Amino acid sequence: MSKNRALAGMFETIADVLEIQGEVVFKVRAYRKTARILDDLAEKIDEYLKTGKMKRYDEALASIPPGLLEMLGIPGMGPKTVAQLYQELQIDTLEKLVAAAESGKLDGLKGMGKKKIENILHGVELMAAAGERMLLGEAMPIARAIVDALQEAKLVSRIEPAGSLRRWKETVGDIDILATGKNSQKIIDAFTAGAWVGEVIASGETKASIRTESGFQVDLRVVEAGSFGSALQYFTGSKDHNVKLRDIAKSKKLKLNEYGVFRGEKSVARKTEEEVYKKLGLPFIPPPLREDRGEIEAAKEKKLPKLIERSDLRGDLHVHSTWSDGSATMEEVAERATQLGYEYIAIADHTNSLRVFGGLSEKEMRDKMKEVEQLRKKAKGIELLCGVEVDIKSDGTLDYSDKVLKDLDVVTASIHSGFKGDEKKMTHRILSAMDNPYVHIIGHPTGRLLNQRPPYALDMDAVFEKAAETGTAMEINAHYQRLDLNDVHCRRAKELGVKIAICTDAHHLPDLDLMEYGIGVAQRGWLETADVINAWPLSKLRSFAAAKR
Ligand code: DGT
Ligand code: CA
Ligand code: CA
Ligand code: ZN
Repeated sequence: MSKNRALAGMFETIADVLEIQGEVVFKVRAYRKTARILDDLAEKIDEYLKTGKMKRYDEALASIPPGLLEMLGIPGMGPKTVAQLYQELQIDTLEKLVAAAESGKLDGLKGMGKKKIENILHGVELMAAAGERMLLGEAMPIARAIVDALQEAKLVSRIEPAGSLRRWKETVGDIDILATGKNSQKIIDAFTAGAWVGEVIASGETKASIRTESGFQVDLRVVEAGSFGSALQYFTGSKDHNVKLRDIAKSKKLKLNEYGVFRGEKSVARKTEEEVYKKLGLPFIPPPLREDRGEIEAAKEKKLPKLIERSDLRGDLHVHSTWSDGSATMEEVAERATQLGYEYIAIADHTNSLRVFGGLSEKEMRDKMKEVEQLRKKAKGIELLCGVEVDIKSDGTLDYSDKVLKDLDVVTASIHSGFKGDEKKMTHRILSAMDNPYVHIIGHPTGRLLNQRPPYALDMDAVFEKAAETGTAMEINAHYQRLDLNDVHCRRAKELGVKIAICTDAHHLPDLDLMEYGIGVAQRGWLETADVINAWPLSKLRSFAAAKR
């Protein structure tokens, strides 16, 4: 007999005894009612334990639209509200709920104030975001705001983002920040009271976690100044990289953890990351390489790549202007590019098929080329190039005739529609575009949008082989929603002798600064200056383009 059954029997007996003793009716009834409920539950629990199923549960689920339970999952949404929305407005899915809220249908419902509707919409957003990793380009500004604020408050002597963000991974599970300073409690207090806090998840003496209004988790750890290096090394990860390092430490009769490198009880390195790596017999390994993808072996053999850096780039080859769907004029783009220290800039607008995005006809492109000519005379300190982002059509032909393409300085060809084609078709489209002697770069080669649209089906090795053979570069689109090619592709492309162009695809002036995310991908892909055509002087870039013709 189950415990519930036994309990039910005991309550029943109590009720009997009380009744015999003439106790007030409501007390007796309470015991009998509890006994009945326990008995009923016991049956269901027994059923579940024996069969792994519960008929009553299945019946309950089958008796309402499944969307209602999903709606119940929205923070702050209770069964009463769900029932009300269902009965009065037949809302039985999250989609219908959002549509109703946005079209004002919820206004005026009993108990549905403006604030409550806002909370519901925000809750749905949080639900959608849960389980999704946040984009690096969204996380980075938050991390920087926190770091800056704690620095400005003069509470920290050192503060650094760690984790996947420091490794420039394209998406991050959470933001990890490491700090050190005189008063750790004050640092924790400032962190948990900052403008970035939506909700404090946990707060201790040396560690705190918060969630931002937008649903991002941020972990802050305060460590001893003396072991900042080993803590930074540990919390930068990746886990796989660290596991390998600990093996190396063991083989040297050392111990490695977040507090330092130890020989017995004695710490032999902890202040800087460089020291930590050195004690393990290794040169410093840059964070973007720390994924256990061969970097430790390469470090041992002194064969680490000399990674390309932001300051190595001499220009951006994919920037839109008011000639198509950009918001800045060519003159403004050129000015900003000069401020960024570039030697050249290619303004690449859309073509015919992308009429909705201001795509230019061949005739209009000729007019644009004339304007570039004029601006060239005025522009000081920067070489203005006339580019194009020519659309690759469904059959793999290009949106412009060779007659126009051959007169442009930089031609980037990209796919903007028909993403659902099979691998054979999509690969054929890209390969055909590369066969054109005037195409220098394939733009956003896989078409993915992080957390929104998967890459289209491509035989990447076939693409890279063709790129190497024809002397066509592949773009790393630096926009943080794309990061296309990705790190793994870059590494493979390099192996196959393919050159890369790192470009922002900027549609607004501030987007020109997104270059750092493209550099992050390039570094994670082990790229060096020699691999990246826009890190080359213009003369070399021009010969690369000319070689194809
Ligand atoms: P994420 O947040 O999923 O994008 O990835 P990470 O790499 O930032 O991972 P996270 O936030 O769980 O931890 C940050 C770093 O701390 C991680 O890269 C390595 C280190 N770490 C955390 N937990 C462990 C662990 O259990 N073992 C080892 N070896 N390292 C750990
Ligand atoms: Ca993390
Ligand atoms: Ca973390
Ligand atoms: Zn594009």
